[in-house]
Amino acid sequence: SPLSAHPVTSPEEDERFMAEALKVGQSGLGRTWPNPSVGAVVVQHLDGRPHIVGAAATAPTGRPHAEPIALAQAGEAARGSTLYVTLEPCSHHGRTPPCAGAVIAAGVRRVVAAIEDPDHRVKGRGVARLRAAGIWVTVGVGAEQALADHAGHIRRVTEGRPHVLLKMAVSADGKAALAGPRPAVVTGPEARARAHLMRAHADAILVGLGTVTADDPMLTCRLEGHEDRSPVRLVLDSGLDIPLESALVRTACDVPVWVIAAEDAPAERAAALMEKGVEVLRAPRGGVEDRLYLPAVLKLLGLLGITRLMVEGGPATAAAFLEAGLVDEVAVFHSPVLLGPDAYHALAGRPLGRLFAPVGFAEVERAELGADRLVRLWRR
Ligand code: AOF
Ligand code: ZN
Repeated sequence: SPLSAHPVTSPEEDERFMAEALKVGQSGLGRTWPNPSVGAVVVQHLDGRPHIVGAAATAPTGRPHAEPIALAQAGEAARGSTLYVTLEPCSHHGRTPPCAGAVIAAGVRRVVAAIEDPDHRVKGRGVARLRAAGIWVTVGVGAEQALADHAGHIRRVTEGRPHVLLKMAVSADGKAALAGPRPAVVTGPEARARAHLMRAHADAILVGLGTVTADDPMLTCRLEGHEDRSPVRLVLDSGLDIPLESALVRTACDVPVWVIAAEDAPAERAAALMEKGVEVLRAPRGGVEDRLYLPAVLKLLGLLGITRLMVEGGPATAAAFLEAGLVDEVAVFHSPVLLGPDAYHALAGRPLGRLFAPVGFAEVERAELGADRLVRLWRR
């Protein structure tokens, strides 16, 4: 009977294998843009017990998608299996043939998907196609984590802009630790490792010109084992004043640097930067004090395929994103170190608590990392 051929799985088993799929999917964060990093796990019952016979994330640059890779690993064992996938399998002919078709062709018996894909080309059609082929489909297992992991993809396909994570390191006296070696690295090695993992999981990392001139940061991921995971490095520089001898410009051929300038910034400067391998993008002004208009900047990044943006400073840039209501997630590393009166205030003079509270940020994580504490908040 169908029941003996396909043992009924328990809710606990579904949770366990979806957790596995989510973990696999998370490993690809930051390297699959413009696509989401999906995790897929193929489970086959052998001797009445479930075994993972295939597991994959979306490939770097976004294709192949996760499902065909995991199904190919499983080979013949995919027949009659259960597929756990963190996003609804696609139904459209895009850069790759639709995954729903591959799932059907492989003879998968049941599909457990964490969430529906809000991409207008999919939006329930993947699930409908699987069901029409007689596959049992469950949607919603692990949905909360999947919504967080796919926040970049969801924000981009529904609003045209990336998910924005604001990262700050704050000293005990409320001062900002800049991204590079000066004026002082306030957080310890555990906090720095976590911050570098955040960089690895970002598609792009953004700073204002002030941080470049004050700090000359590299903005690369220097976490052991993740050195190849550096995000695109972005600088908000309305007048194209970034020094040609800055660390960013000097390394533009190794890790991409995109400088976002106003439409009226001098063309000769743009040419000089492009000669060094820097990509020069143009955005309209219209922000506070006629600075770059941040909603337009984010729209531009969305068009270019960026789904996960990490904003790393400095104080004025952090304040501008918060005041524009464009921050979705905040990671504050609190250090016990005192930086003293000469250091920059973390939010250019604005109190931390007053900026977060009214917009309705909810704490999602609090962790002790060596002598430092990480507090992560998510916009409700
Ligand atoms: C899946 N599995 O692993 C991913 C999916 O341009 P394409 O053809 O690569 O399609 C991109 C869209 O496919 C993307 O916007 C999202 O809706 C979906 N991503 N789907 O079934 C995957 N990465
Ligand atoms: Zn697909």
